Amino acid sequence: MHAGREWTCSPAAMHAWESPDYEPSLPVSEKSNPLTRDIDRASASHIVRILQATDAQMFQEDTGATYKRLVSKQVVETLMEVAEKVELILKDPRDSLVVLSGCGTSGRLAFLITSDFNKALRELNQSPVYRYIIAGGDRALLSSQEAPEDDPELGALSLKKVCEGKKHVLFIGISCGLSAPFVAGQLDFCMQHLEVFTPVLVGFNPSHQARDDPMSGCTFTFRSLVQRMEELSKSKKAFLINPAVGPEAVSGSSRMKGGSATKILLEVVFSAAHAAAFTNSPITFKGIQEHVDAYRQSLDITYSHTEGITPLLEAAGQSLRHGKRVCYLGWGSVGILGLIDASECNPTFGADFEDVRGFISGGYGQLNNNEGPLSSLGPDFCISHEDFLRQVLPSLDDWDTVLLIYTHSDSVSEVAKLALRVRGKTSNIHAVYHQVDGDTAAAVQQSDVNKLCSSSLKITWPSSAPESFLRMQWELSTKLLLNAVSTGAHILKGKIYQNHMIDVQVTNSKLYCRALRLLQKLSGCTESKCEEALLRAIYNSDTLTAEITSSDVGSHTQTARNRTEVVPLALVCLLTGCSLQEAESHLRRHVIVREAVAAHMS
Ligand code: F1P
Repeated sequence: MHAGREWTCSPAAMHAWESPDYEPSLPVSEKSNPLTRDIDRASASHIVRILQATDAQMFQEDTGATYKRLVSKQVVETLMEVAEKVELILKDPRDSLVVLSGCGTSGRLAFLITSDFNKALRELNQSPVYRYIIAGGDRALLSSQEAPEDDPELGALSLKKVCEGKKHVLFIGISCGLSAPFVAGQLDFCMQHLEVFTPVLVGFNPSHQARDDPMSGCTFTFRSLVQRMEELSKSKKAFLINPAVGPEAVSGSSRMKGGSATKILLEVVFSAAHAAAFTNSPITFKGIQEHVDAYRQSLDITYSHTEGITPLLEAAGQSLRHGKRVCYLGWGSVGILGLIDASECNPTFGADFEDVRGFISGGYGQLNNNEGPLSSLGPDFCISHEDFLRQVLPSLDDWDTVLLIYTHSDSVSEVAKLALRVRGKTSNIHAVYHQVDGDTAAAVQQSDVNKLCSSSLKITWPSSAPESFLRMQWELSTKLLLNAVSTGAHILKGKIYQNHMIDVQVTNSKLYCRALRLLQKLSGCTESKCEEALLRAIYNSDTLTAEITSSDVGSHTQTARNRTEVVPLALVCLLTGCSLQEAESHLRRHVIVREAVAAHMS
């Protein structure tokens, strides 16, 4: 543990990942971040500080060296051009749409952003022009549906369906790694129908680092598609928004900075378009640049509360270490961030759906998703506070952590009522509350909540910001905070080795490739030996049949869905030469994956 030792981050360390010699074979989104190399051995407060520095890399200046950044001239200019396209649609929405699409977190953020901006349009009595598509449909908003991500045809078909009969569609495909075949299929479809579609790609790698693997049923790769888009961008028929934000804190975990930067960029574009269309404020370079920069303050304000965030990580880490639960009880759109963060713990950390769960006041009524209520799909799709009271509360005790997430515009008396019921079962209850400067109205009720909580984090925002921007800041702040809590808790549980998630789910081709790379890095064995070990773990067989070795990655990932701990198993086999059964019993003895690996590495 580095607990107690002051952690500082030098400017050189912040930039180390940018060197051309640093992990040159990996795209930025998959590199391991030099700042987080020892995060697996850090204390809770130290983890928060490391995450703060890692998130701050999003706003690094453009040094003119290797990578474009959020505020680079070319990025800001493209944001302006896309905002102008959106403005045109807002001014004449007949037969037009703005469609956002992505897989996993990218699709969840597409949902959140379209909901927020359609709501803004409805408030102005305008027709809602925004639509979202998420690979795997609405169930993917709340659970891991990684397989559809690999299907380019499914992507194209779902886009076609949403846009039936439309004459102008601005399509925004989000793939943080410039890698998802589902999104590639959609962008390709747009390029075949440029008379209707204007494709925009949002991601966080330079174009030459886009994924170059073959995709099922396609003659093109993501990289060749990006090259076609670059050609079209010269005549403004397509747009690429792809600044680098630095490697993720946990390697490849694009739900973190990738997701945050997606939210920032698209909100900046749509806010500028709305202001231009409805309040006559022109879209300017300076306006866009300042708006991006304003989000840097959201980050600073959030992380100025390190001492308030630390106990949340500690509590959540304790709960997970004891096989208990972490529950987010949210209100309004910050509650949606709770649902999103909880849903990501299964694919990211191999967590059980019971480990980290999100609930929101108003349930599906508040969510207002395309497919309506999904509770009939099973207990993991029950998301209302009533569901929490019925399904979860009766079994809670002091080892479980409950986190209340709300803002001053929510009913604080309702929060206090729920807090009281929770307090009857566990004293391990915490609150995160956003308010604006000088707001005293809710103070009395807030003190009722405080009395019931073992920690309360009040984040105060400047009242000068417009209401709509405040909400977006609260959302980003909640995202950063919950990403820190769930990532930190899983680190404290011992799920991370250095800055790698070893127990990665091998449920799609991107994750399969990541797993193989990880095995090579940690075992030092050849790629073919690592793939052999991985397949043995996936198929649960010490000998590989010809049928297995001749199957494609799609079959491997399909089979891996029903297996757990395949990468740790493969790693133990590679390091020790033991059988699968021996590796299994070894892992059972070392519940903490990091320790199991460390024991063999030393
Ligand atoms: C999409 C995604 C991630 C998820 C996981 C698998 O990535 O679903 O959101 O966390 O890493 O991939 P991308 O297409 O946005 O790069």
